[in-house]
Amino acid sequence: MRVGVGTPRQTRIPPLDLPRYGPGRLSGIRCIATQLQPGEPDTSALTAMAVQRLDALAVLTLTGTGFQRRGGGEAGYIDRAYIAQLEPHPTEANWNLSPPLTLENLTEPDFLEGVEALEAEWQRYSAAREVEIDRDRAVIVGVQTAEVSDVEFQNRLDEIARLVDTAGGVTLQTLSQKRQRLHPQTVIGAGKAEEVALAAQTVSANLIVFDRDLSPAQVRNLESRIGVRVVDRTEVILDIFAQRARTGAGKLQVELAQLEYNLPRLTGFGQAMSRLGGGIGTRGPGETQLETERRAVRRRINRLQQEVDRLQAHRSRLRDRRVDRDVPSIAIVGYTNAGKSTLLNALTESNIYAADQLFATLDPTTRRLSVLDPETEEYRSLVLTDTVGFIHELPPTLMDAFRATLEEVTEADALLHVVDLSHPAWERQIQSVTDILEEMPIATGPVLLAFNKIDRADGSTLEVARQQYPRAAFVSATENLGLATLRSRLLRLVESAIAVS
Ligand SMILES: Nc1nc2c(ncn2[C@@H]2O[C@H](COP(=O)(O)OP(=O)(O)OP(=O)(O)O)[C@@H](O)[C@H]2O)c(=O)[nH]1
Ligand SMILES: [Mg+2]
Repeated sequence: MRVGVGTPRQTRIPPLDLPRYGPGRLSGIRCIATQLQPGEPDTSALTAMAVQRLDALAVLTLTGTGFQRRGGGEAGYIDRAYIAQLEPHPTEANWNLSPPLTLENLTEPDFLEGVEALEAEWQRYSAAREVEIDRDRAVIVGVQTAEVSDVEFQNRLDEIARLVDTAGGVTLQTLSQKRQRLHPQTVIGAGKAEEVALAAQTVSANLIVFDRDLSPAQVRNLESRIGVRVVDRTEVILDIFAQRARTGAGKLQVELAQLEYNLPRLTGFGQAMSRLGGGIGTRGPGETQLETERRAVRRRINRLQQEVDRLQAHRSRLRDRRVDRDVPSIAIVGYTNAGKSTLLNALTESNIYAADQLFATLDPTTRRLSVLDPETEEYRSLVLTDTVGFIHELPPTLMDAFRATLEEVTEADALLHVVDLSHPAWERQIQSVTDILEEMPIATGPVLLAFNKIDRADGSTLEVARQQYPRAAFVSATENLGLATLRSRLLRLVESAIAVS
């Protein structure tokens, strides 16, 4: 069907152009390659064989002295042949290589039978892996560009692994690459893409997760090279939000964010990927249906936008009623998993959901807090609102869709910014939260920084934070440390806010 001249990588067929491709399937192609050197086949040929899932690769090597060339001088002749095939249990090795064969040996075995047996074995193996791990089996790919330090890169990889786990997947392997700049078409280089494809085969992964955002075209190019579904960071975050959304408002905002994310990605390409075994997000319309589909999505987005507007108006009426009663409000903000909900529970003796998960909270919850004012010896009321956590590079579609929720933050009289001091990247997290607050359309009130989880932070970190942020509060929500001080600091915070406004 094809003659290729070049290196194994140059001549290989991308997975999605193969006649047969899918979990547990061989491609239906047998390849004969010549290698103009003696010795065993080059690994690049074997890698290409494995990535293309060839039925078999026969490598003919030229050696020795055989016959005379017409113009004189000796020429090599086909001396040894090798047969390489996929290893059906790829955790042990990706391929099996025969001992050197003569050309007579090479034609002896019954190929069809051997290939069928191999495919059956391979299929059994991938089916077994699916049963063994009944969650998405992910390979994480990280790309470290020049401006990202090693420590920060590691933090990003840890965070994406955490996100995959929260979304319900298992990370089977992590691969990374350092690059001066991203490859415009595929982010990673061609060699790395091959390595990812091979790794995906080895661990029997059904999902490749990138630690960054990808353009729709990059996703397409990567999928066609790797042959496994590729998702970017935003898609993982959206997936978590979709799983977490409980209330009508939450579901509405998540659906809007997902549609806005998907609109530019509606290309009909899903059909090609659905050959890889189907599943959620893999089915797509054909090109002809595409325009109709796009129009329908745009209509739905418009409708959801209107509903979010209504939600925004409703929330604002609720807040107005509260303002009438002259109760100052504080919104709790911070990086996801900082302990915002736990702190609100501890301060107000409530019982809202808090867990060691990213984005445990999606919908805002408001609780009243009474604080004894030491000067007047009177109780004063405040309302505290806990809301969705932030993350580094919060996807813009989410920012837009969650405007009704985020407005709780901009409309509050003051903010309590909670930081997890036991997290190695706490400084970076403060920066991310500050960046997001700055992007908000309306300026926020005064901010009190509260370092949480001081029971778990080490002494030197605590020292650094105290020096750098002398005006911050230091608390532990679970161990009840510093909460009395925090309560009176909150009172003073809203007093200053109201004095200003
Ligand atoms: N050791 C320790 N753990 C804490 C403290 N405060 C909260 N945690 C734990 O941190 C985890 C996250 O707490 P949450 O209150 O859900 O965090 P959150 O900021 O609301 O997170 P999201 O809603 O997911 O954005 C939970 O497992 C808490 O038990 C603390 O002071 N010390
Ligand atoms: Mg929470």
